[in-house]
Amino acid sequence: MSDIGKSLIQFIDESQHNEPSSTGALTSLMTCITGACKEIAGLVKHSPINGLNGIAGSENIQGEVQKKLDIITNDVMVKHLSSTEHLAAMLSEEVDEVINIPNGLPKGNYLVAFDPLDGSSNIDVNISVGTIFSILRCPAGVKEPTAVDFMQAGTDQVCAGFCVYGPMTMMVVTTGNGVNGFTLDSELGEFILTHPEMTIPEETAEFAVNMSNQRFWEPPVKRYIDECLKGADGEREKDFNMRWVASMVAEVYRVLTRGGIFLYPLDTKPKTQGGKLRLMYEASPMSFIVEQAGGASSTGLKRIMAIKPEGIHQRVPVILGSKKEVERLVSYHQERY
Ligand code: AHM
Ligand code: MG
Repeated sequence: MSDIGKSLIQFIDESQHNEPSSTGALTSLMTCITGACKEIAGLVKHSPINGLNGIAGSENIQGEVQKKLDIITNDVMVKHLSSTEHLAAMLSEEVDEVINIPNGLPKGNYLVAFDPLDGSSNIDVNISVGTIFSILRCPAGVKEPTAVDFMQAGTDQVCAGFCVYGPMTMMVVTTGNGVNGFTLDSELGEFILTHPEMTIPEETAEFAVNMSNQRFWEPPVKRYIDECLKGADGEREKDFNMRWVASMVAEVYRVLTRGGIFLYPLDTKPKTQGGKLRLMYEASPMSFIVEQAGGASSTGLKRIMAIKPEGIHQRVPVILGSKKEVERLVSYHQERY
């Protein structure tokens, strides 16, 4: 029987029934995350009415100006996730240190890393933004998790997902057994399975990159994009289309639905050296989803899922999407380095 129409929580809960060691932790964590995302969807939707647009007047650990909604949505994630007994600690793009569970509340066996409002530079111009999350196991015996306990490779993720607040509010989730997409039914207050078993087409003719950084890229990326731009007149012998939303959540959602390649490559601009996107709560969860949907994800030199983090806010170059395109760009890196 088709699972279409099931709620996300019912879907996760049923998938756990087949796991003999299941403790209900994933269902509980996902109840918190979907609860937070529903609240964030409402905050985003009504933000100008409630005076929530604009900057907060502070900077995060990466030296980025924080928007009011960056801070508020971070608090919403922390509030919802603090209500489960299955969580040991949290990590957020907006907070320098690991966020511990407030004293007196029970501690569980899982860690959650998140970007509460990805693409927040788009919020005031009414373009899609989103929330990204990654669920990890807390190492055995650790009672007070610290940064080092979060520094696990992407392959160790138990679950990853993201929610896009766009014309539709959509949640995309993987637990390592394919990728499923759910649409928020705001009347029911539930995410409903509408996009089962999402798969990324292998070949594509669409790329997404911030072209204003072109002069700062490395030669393999310059070569790949130059070939795309030459289109039918060049070695690719087909015309390419380009998109750049500047919200990774929206770009990955597009790649999942109609294919394509998304790049935030290494560049030599001082502020983004080492890549712009953060490994633990952007690149790693998105790579898990993309690989589970049949796509590929790499820095150009390394599979992102295999990187063992060296810092909780570490940045990495990101090249992800349709497998053949990612492999082509990886081969250009191999030829060069
Ligand atoms: P953020 O988490 O501070 O919003 O930054 C991440 C975002 C991504 O969603 C997007 O791909 C990228 O930054 C856009 O960067 P740029 O403004 O350089 O195009
Ligand atoms: Mg982000």
